[in-house]
Amino acid sequence: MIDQIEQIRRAAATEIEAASDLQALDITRVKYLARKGAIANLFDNLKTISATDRPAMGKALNELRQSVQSLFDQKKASLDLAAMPQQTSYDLTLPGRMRWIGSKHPITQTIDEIKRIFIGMGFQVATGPEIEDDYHNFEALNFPPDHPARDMQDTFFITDKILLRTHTSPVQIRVMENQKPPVRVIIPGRVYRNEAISARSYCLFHQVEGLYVDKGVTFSELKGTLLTFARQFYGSSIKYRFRPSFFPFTEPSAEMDITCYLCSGKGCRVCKQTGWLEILGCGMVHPNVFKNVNYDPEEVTGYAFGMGIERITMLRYGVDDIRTLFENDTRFLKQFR
Ligand code: 2U9
Repeated sequence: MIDQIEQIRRAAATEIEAASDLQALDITRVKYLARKGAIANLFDNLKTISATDRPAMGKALNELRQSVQSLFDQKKASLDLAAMPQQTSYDLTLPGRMRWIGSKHPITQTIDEIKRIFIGMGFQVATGPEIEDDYHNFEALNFPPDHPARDMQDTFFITDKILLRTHTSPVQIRVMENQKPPVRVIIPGRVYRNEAISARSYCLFHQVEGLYVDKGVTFSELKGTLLTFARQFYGSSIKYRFRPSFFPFTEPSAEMDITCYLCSGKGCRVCKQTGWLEILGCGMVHPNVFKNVNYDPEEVTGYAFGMGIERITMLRYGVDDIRTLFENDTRFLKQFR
């Protein structure tokens, strides 16, 4: 019987190895491993063997069955793999897929750059609520009760006294309410105004405002700080001028112009042939504002400034319609990567 076992082992190994497809392999299964196959046959013959030899023969037969089964399984796995449809195999020579790279919105890029410059001059960044009360948005900032900005035409009111902030200035009020001088902060954020929507104006936009309060802060320091900012942001060769202006919350007040960096001051469509671009408003904090936050205007002085981010961004990137900055059309946005 040992001879028979060896013979079957060799024959089965040769035939399984030679099977060129699954059909041919199945023939070997039927021949050797099936219920009426050659190995099962040998198991039947065990009955004819003496009781002393039977355990050893049984063991040898079990080993035979296991080894043939294992050869069969390996061959089947390799034929299955070869029979798999083409598209599930991998072409390792193909180039990798490009990753989609996102980008910061141009408004965020402008705000980040402004923040970087003022942080470099010792300012801290503060934020506050976009839904405000009338007191922090108007009254504390010295707006007279009949000021046109308080009109429904200009401000989005939620209730009589609650509104969407029209500037980030209420945040400075909140900072001063909670902190003693010195205060040196910039406030970037969204503001809302009830304006007719056009290529030039939108119902929401962004501002960065700044405030510095301490003993002995002067208008010259305001000019020096804003000039340092403008030279870093717009380039060191710009010329500048301050024009007198008016805001309820600053006295004196001014607007800062720089030479148009598109035409170097010669006059073009962007600067409306003036050679100048208005970039921000500023002034010394009004004494009434200090009184409202319990600062003593005899003891401290301060300067403040504010700039509209959409305008700056449009000038910087040559965007001619403010609405494109709010549509989130990726064809527009991916130009700013
Ligand atoms: C406090 C005191 C004073 C903030 C200031 C301006 C001048 C200004 C405009 C620029 C373009 C608004 O976005 S814009 O339309 N802002 O001209 N803002 S001074 O003055 C403050 C703020 C807070 C407590």
